[in-house]
Amino acid sequence: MSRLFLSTAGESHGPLLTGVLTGLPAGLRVDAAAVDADLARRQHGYGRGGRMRIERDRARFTGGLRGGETLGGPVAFEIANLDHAVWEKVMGPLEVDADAAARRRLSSPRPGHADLAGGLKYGRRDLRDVLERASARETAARVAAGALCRQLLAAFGVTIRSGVLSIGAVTVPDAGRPRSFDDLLAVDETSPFRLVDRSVEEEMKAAVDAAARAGDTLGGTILAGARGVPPGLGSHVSWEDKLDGRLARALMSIPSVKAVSLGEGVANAFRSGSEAHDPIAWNAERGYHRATNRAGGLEGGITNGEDVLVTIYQKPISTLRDGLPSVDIDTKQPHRAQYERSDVTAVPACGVIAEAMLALVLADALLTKTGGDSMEECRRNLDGFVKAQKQY
Ligand code: EPS
Repeated sequence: MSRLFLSTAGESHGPLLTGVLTGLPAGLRVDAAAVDADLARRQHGYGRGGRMRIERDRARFTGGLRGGETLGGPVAFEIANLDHAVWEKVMGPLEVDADAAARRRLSSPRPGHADLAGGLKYGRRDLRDVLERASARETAARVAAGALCRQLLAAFGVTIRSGVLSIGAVTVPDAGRPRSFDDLLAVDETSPFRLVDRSVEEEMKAAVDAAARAGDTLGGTILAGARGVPPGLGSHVSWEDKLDGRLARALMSIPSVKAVSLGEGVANAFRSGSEAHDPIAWNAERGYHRATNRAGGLEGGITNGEDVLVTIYQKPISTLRDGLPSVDIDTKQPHRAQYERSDVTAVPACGVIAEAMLALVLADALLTKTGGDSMEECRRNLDGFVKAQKQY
């Protein structure tokens, strides 16, 4: 990131999550109810476990705002972990009860989880010390920060959405058809699957129920996108400024996301050049534009004014009721991986997290382009840039 920086702290069953977002300009009106609405969207979704019935995620702002407006300093917030009430003896930041902690100790790591790799790296003999921070609970703080970035982007005409394309083997009909931002506008946010096409909802519910009965888990694929992104964000001049790389990094950092495809990136690898690109056109009304958007709104690491579209691929959650083959780190003997309460699938929630990461990266790119300490200054600079582009 160049201009915005997000720090998060907190363990899954610790007292709370903390977020600090640095780099927002002064004068952004913050809609706290909209932040909480995004937090609620992340908690929602078919296939979540018992934890989501305990938590009521809300952001409590503690710095950087006055009277509902940003002041230009770091924006700090916290989100309570209501479940901490029953974990206090195990997860107290300064004191734990040795017996209670021993009962919740994790010594048989889960394949696919950070447990073993993190234990080896940090030298912790209770793998809970790793899993608590590796938990996807941390993404609640990202969603709150992403909601602020989404509000900044909205002030400049940018909209961000997401929708589920598949869970397990159940995919929306016509899965090979390139999807557009319009498909995302059709997503029903009240549906627990948040699908781009609700016709497979019953089939998907049956698949999640079957996985739950079998003690298994499911991954899936999600389309996320942004409309109204001005051309010229990102840069081709240095590898670290290329916005496609920044987006991929941010999206891949979501727990369980293992692949990211920009536009028709995966399909294009199997096509010839004549079928893979988006011919350029110009008219007085739209300026430069494309009839297709196979590139997903970015060329050379720079936005081209078309919708930004990314597909992300989430692996199945690595906590299975009948633990996968593993080893006990005390005895070094074969031992099934320990079971921790978890979700059957979190694909619908992953879409909400993807929106947050997209918002964070795009807001950073926008502010990097405009500079500016106040919203007015950012707007002035963006208007000048857009005007210059219209004359190009
Ligand atoms: C998670 C396991 C579950 C999830 C959790 C992520 O929590 P618990 O172990 O308390 O049942 O519900 O996700 C969240 C708490 C959240 O807010 O998304 C894990 O192991 O990653």
